[in-house]
Amino acid sequence: MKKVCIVMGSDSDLKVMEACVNRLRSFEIPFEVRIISAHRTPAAAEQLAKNAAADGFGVIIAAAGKAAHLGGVLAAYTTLPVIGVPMGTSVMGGMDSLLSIVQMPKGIPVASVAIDGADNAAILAAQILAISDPALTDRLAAFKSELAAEVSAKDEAVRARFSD
Ligand code: RP5
Repeated sequence: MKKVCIVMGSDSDLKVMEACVNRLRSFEIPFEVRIISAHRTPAAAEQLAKNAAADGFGVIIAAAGKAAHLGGVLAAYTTLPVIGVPMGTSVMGGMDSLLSIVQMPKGIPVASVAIDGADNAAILAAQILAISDPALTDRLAAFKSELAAEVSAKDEAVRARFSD
């Protein structure tokens, strides 16, 4: 199976991104985690993205905050899909990160999940890899069934408690 490359701009992003790691593990998807900054270590970002496909990655997840250019820089150097995770920030609540990620110029798209949406980034990466992996498709289908069962149980509980 192709691997997922999780790249984050700083170790301060790690706490949020642990949810991404945990979700990939739950789907038995191999991954690597890197800290590479579009601004502080741009040469490393270029090198990672240029080699990512040959290194066995199928998707790149790029978590960054503030002027969050990491996903865009990685996308510039690879044809692999790049999923951006905008980090919540103290000054602008993560809107700065979100807009930096989604407002890419035409030709170089970066997909984006919600602010601090690390879990969804893993699920989206899984869905991309599942296109060519029937066993992973089955695991995703089971996951969605679990989600539905959880909501149904909550629905039943709330109806039992409040309906006259
Ligand atoms: C971004 O700047 C990082 O992704 C992080 O979200 C933010 C702050 O980084 P630190 O100053 O905490 O290293 O590049």
